Amino acid sequence: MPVSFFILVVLSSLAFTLHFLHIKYKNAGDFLLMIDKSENTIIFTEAERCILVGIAGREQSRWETEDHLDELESLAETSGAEIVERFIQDRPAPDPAFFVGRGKLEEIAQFIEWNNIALVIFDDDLSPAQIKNIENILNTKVIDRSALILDIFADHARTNEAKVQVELAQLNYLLPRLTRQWQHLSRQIGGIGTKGPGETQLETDRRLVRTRIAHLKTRLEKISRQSLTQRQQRSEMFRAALIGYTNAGKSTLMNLLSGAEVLVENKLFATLDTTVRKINLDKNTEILLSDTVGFIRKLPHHLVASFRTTLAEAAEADLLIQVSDLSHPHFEDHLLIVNQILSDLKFSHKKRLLVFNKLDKVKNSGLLERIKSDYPEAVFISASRQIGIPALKKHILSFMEELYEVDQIKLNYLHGTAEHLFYPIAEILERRSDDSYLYLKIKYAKENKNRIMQIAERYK
Ligand SMILES: Nc1nc2c(ncn2[C@@H]2O[C@H](COP(=O)(O)OP(=O)(O)OP(=O)(O)O)[C@@H](O)[C@H]2O)c(=O)[nH]1
Ligand SMILES: [Mg+2]
Repeated sequence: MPVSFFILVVLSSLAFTLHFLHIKYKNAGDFLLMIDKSENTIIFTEAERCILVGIAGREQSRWETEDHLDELESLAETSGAEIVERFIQDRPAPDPAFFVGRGKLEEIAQFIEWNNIALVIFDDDLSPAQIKNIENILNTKVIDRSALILDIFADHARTNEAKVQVELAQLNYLLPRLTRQWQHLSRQIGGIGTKGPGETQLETDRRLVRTRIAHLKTRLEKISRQSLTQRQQRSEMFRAALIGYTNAGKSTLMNLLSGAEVLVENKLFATLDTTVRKINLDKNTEILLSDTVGFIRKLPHHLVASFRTTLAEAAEADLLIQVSDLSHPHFEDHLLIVNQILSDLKFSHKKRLLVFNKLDKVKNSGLLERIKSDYPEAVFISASRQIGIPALKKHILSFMEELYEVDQIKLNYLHGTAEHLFYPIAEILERRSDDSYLYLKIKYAKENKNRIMQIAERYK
């Protein structure tokens, strides 16, 4: 047997073993085996073993808490954690010091000790004092849903804009939580001159964070001025924005309609940046469509505030296309949450088209009939199977027709030419003239009607 063949066999069996190990450990969830090709080294990275905690009580039934923990589990998995167990306590209200009862916490502490748990995630926001108290008893890292979402956003941020927005939200979240445990901060960031005379360490840390926040805000203002200029350059076109709960299929629809290549993943918060593309609704009608960050229950308000630059495209859109995952057992909850966030963002007054996606996944025809009669104005589609797309385009076209008017205008040449006055506010569809008159067929947004009529009257 030639030596080279022997080496080949050894190498391929080694590759197979490594591959097998990878699958095995991935499934076991103990740790991931990663082979860094560039360095030819093998790195073992432990997936953090974690537990989830929620409460059920007067405000929230047990099954609602279970649903919220299901979603928290998807978030934790997106962030690379391995969920080992969940704990739910029935109690009328959270405990002010420990969120759950002292006894429950002792039970959790016992579980942590026996099961090698590295992280505990609470479904509700914890106060800085609660985090400190709980960490003291559990002796492990404790975070809440907001911190987890911020972590995912930080991980998925690709562009400068998204990175600045996430860091700003993270620091705003951190500021009230700065306690003595953050004493290392000034040593890391600062140096000579960062510590004022007589200041405590904590005050110095807070000052450093505030300075960084101010710096990020200035950068964000600059970015948002740049994107405003970009938006103004294309402001004459009709603009629609895809919005909705995370994982509803917004990017899939965007890609289908525009041929864009926005990342589509069965992951929460796959998209953080805004993409804008031209799409054709029919032979003569081209509009701008944008795809952007998704929403979720208990979205940290710092995050909503920071993401205003990214959401500006939706803020200025003529139409919001709200995509909802029809196959999700709680899609109606999602509709409510999206409504709430839109109202927080002051988007409630905007025209909205409700689109139910993933029609292909709904097998229960009775349920589908019920939803169709509950939401007669909605459009039902499947973005991945390309079902219902012509009907969706027709709906968008009819929204445009509602916003615009077409009129015949007759201008007298006696007063000189006035046609140019229409250019900034109307589209000239047809133009014809005789010795005394210019006849125009124009299309304009209804909000410009008064101005159009004024010009027509003055030059008639
Ligand atoms: N069965 C089915 N799956 C779909 C459909 N549309 C999208 N998906 C899947 O749903 C998952 C999420 O799709 P995305 O397009 O990334 O969803 P998104 O709303 O952009 O999500 P975020 O960017 O995370 O807010 C992906 O796995 C898609 O393949 C559909 O019509 N039917
Ligand atoms: Mg997306």
